[in-house]
Amino acid sequence: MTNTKPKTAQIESQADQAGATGGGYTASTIDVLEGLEAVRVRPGMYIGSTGPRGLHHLVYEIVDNSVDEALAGYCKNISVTINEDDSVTVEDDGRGIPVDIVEKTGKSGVETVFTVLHAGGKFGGGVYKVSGGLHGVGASVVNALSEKLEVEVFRDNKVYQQVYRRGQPDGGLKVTGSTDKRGTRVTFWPDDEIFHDVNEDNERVKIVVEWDVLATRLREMAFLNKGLRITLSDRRQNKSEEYHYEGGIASYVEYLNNTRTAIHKPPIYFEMEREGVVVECALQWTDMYAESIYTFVNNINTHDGGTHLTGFRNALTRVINDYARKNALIKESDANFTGEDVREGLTAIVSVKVSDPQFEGQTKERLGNREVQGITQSVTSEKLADWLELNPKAAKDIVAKAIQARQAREAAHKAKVLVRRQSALENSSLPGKLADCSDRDPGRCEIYLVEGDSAGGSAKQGRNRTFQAILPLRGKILNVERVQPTKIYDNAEVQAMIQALGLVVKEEEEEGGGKSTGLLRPNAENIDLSRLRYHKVIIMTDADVDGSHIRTLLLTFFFRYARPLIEHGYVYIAQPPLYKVEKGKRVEYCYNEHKLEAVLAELGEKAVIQRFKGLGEMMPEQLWETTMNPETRTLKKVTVEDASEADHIFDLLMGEAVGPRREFIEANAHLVGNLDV
Ligand code: TTJ
Repeated sequence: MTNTKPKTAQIESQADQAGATGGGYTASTIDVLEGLEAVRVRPGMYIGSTGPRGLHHLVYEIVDNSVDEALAGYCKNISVTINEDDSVTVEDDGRGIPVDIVEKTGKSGVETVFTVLHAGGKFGGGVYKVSGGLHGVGASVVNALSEKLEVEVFRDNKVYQQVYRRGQPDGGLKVTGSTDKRGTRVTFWPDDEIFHDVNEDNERVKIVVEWDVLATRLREMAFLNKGLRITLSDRRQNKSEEYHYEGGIASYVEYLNNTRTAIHKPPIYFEMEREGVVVECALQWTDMYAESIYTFVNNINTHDGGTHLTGFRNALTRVINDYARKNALIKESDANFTGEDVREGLTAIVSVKVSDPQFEGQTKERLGNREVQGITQSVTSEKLADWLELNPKAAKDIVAKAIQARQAREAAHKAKVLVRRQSALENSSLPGKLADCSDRDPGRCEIYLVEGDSAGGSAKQGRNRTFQAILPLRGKILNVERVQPTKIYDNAEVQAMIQALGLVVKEEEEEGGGKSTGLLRPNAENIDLSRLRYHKVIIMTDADVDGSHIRTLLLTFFFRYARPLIEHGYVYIAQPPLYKVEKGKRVEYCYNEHKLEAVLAELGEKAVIQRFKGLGEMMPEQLWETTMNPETRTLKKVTVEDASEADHIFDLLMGEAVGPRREFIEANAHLVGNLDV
C-alpha cells in the first residue's frame, strides 16, 4: 500500500511522455495498434458476430474480468448498469486493475489490459479464469469495438481514470480524485459503426443491449459462483434485479425445477477439488421424463458436453446400479439400468474449474481435457454413493424412478417392433373388430374407441357409417392387477388400435433411426401423420372408475407413443350424458351433477331420472343424439397437458393402492369427462 505512490507517479510521467512524443511509437506500440486495428477490420473473428449476440458478448467480456477477480477471492459484488444512452457500466469491488507499469509493454497495467490483445489473462491472481474459453478475447477487444470506453480504478485511496476512443487512449491514466473504495469501473459505448442489424429492406438498424439477455446470463453467473452478488440495472426503464445465491448451483437446480415436481428435496450437492480440478455438482430427480444436464467449465456453458459430462454420467450409472443391487431394490436376475434409465427426470448442473481448459468440436463447446473425466467420475462416485447411504428413503425413490424408466424403455422397444411390423403390413390387415367407415378421406373420418363390446354394439348401430368408425376395446385390460407399461403392447386391443388408426413411423426414421432411446419415446415426432386414417380419434368410455382407467391408459399411450396426434388436436374425449330426465314430452340429458340439479329445479318433483351406468345401457339412437351426432354432441379436445397429467398418474392408477387411485379419480374428474356443457 505504502510503496505504490512512487510507482504511480512513474506511470503518469510515462503516460505523459508518450503523449508528448506524439508519433514516437515504439515497436511494441505499433504491434498493439495493428492488433486492435485487426479487431476493427474483422470483428466477427473475435466476437463471433456484429449483431445482437456480438453486442452482448462485449458485456460478458467485461463482466468476466470481474468474475475472475471474484473467483480469485477478492471481489464479492458486481454491478452491471445499462445507461440511458445504451452504454454499459460494469463495476466491481475487487483489487482494481494494477496501475503500475508492466515491464513487457512499458504501459500501465490498465492500459495494457485495454490495448494489448489477450493481455487480460496475464494479470489474474486466480488460477481458474473465465477467460481462455469461448470468451476470453479480452477487454482490449471490447475497447477496440467501442466508440468510447472509460475506465476508473479505485485503489490506494485514489481514483485513476483513462478514456479510450475506438481503442486508442485519449490521454494517459490520470488520478482524478480520492476515494476509500476499491475496485474497477468500466463504461463503454459500443461502436454503431460496428454493431448493427439489417431489417427486411436491408437497411441498417441500431441494436442495443437487452435486459432479458443480460439477466439470463448474469443470473447464471451468480448461480455458478455461490455467494457472488450481481446487480443488473437498466436506467432506460428504471429496473433493477439482484442475483445472489448462497446455494450456488444447488439453487440453480431448484430454480430449473421450480415448475416440476421433485422426487427428493433438497438437491444433492457436492464440491471437491482433486488434482487441481474443482468438481461441483448439483442434482435432483423430478417426475419428468426428460433429462436436463447442464455442464460448465470455468463458468462457460459446454453445450456439447465433453469429458466432465462423460465422467459424471459414468459415475451416475454405476453408483445407482451398485446401490440398487446392494440394497436388493432390483432382482438379481434383472439387467443393469442403462444410463438413460438412471437419468430420466434428472436435472443436474456439472460445473468444473480447470486451469487449462481445452475446448474441442465445431463450436468449441466441448471439454477435451482427458484427465477431467476420471476426476469428475471418481468425485461423483464417492459423493453420490455417500449421499445415497445417508438418504435411503430418497435413494429408494430414485431407484424406483429408474425402474419405471426401464419399463417404459422396454415398452417403447416393443412398440417400435410392433409399429414396424404394422408398416410392413401396410393397411391390408385391419383388425376384425373394427367397424370401419366408408369414406376414405382421413380429414372427414372419425374413429370411436369404445369401451366394451356392448357399448360398441350400440355405437355401431347408432353411428353414421359414412364417416364414423367404431373400434370396441374389451375392458379386460382393466382386470390385470398390476399392469406394467410393457403389458400395453402385449395387449391385443392396443395392437388393434395401432392397426386401425394407421400409426406408422416415418420412413426416414425407420431407416436411420440411430437414437438409442427407441423410436417412440416421449416427444417423438416420428409418427407419420399422413398415414393416419382418421383425424378425429374419440375416446368414448363410461363415466366410472373403469372408464377413467381405460381413458388414462389410452391417453398415456398417445402421450408417450403418438404425441403428434395430440399436438395436432386429433384426440378427443366423448362426453356421454350421465342422466336422462323426463317429464311428459320433455326430455333432458344431463352431462354432470350440476346440470342435473338445474334441470330438476326447473322441472320439479315429478320428473323421472334415469342414470346411465354405462354406454351399453343407452339405445343406439340415444347414443347418436347425445354423444355422437356432430350437431348436438360435445367433444373435449385432449391437450398435451391433459395427456401429460394422465401419463403422470399412470403408475398411481396401475398400482395396487386403492386409496390413491380413488382419490385420483375424484380429483381428476375433468379428465374423466364430466364437463360443464
Ligand atoms: C489482477 O491482479 C492484481 C490485482 O488486480 C487484479 C485485477 O486485475 N482485478 C480486476 C480486474 N478486478 N476487476 C477487474 C476488471 C474489471 C472490469 C469491470 C473490467 C476489467 C477489464 C477488469
